[in-house]
Amino acid sequence: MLDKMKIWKSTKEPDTLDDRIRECLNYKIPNHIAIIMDGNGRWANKRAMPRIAGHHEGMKTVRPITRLCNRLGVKVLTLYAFSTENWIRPKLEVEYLMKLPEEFLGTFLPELIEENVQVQMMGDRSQIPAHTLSAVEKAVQETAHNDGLILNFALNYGSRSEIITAVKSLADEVEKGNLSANEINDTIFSSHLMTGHLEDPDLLIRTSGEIRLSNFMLWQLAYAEFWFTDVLWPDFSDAHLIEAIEAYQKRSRRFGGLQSEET
Ligand code: V0D
Repeated sequence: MLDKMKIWKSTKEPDTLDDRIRECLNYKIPNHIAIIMDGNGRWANKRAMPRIAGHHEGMKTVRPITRLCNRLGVKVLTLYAFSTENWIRPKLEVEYLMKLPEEFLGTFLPELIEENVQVQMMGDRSQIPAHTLSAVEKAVQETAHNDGLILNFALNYGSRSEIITAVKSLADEVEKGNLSANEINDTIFSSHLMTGHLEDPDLLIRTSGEIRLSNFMLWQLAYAEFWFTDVLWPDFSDAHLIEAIEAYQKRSRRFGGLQSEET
């Protein structure tokens, strides 16, 4: 009877989260995962709590997701923390949000350093409050030599403005005679974006049921797999990330032509 149980178990899908993580590691892990961390305000509303309580809870979710990505061997995790469109939110909410990087890093930076994580930031630095920017820059400097997971925060980031900036800098190079307009191609264009040093995301995750990009990495997501879930970001757990990666691994990726990626 016990033997039968064992045989039955071994032929079933892996069941515990740890089993699923190990199973996942037999297939292609996305090199770069990008996440739109949506639903923090809604999480708070549902509990009759202020929106900032949802943002705080959402901040706490970043930690286990970063840890799991590192364990899986993901190379880059890009998190959309604050968009260029978020400034129109109530002043107090924006002020609270701008304190979250300091709180997050004050709590977790020692662990991130311990785990060999490299913190990076992309976005327009010019409008970010000095106290926020200096906390982020300090973390960037202190982890610059780490060669584990790159934890890339999109902060005051907007994709169209990133693209316009790239176009202007290319036009500048052409004007100076360093480049001919004719030479411009995908590779050269990509190198002028804020992600010039990173590979494009393989997997985009957006939580909280919205099915849109909201001006996030429009160029870089050209070939990514998209995973949308109704789960609110503060509720997003390791099991949800594994579910997204399992779905990614099941899809055959075709780059719009004959060239296909192996699993
Ligand atoms: C609020 C859910 C971590 C999204 C996550 C300034 C909305 C929690 C950071 C963070 C935010 C940013 C940079 C850094 C370290 C941590 C963060 C903001 C919002 C906006 F170097 N969470 N987080 N930044 N939220």
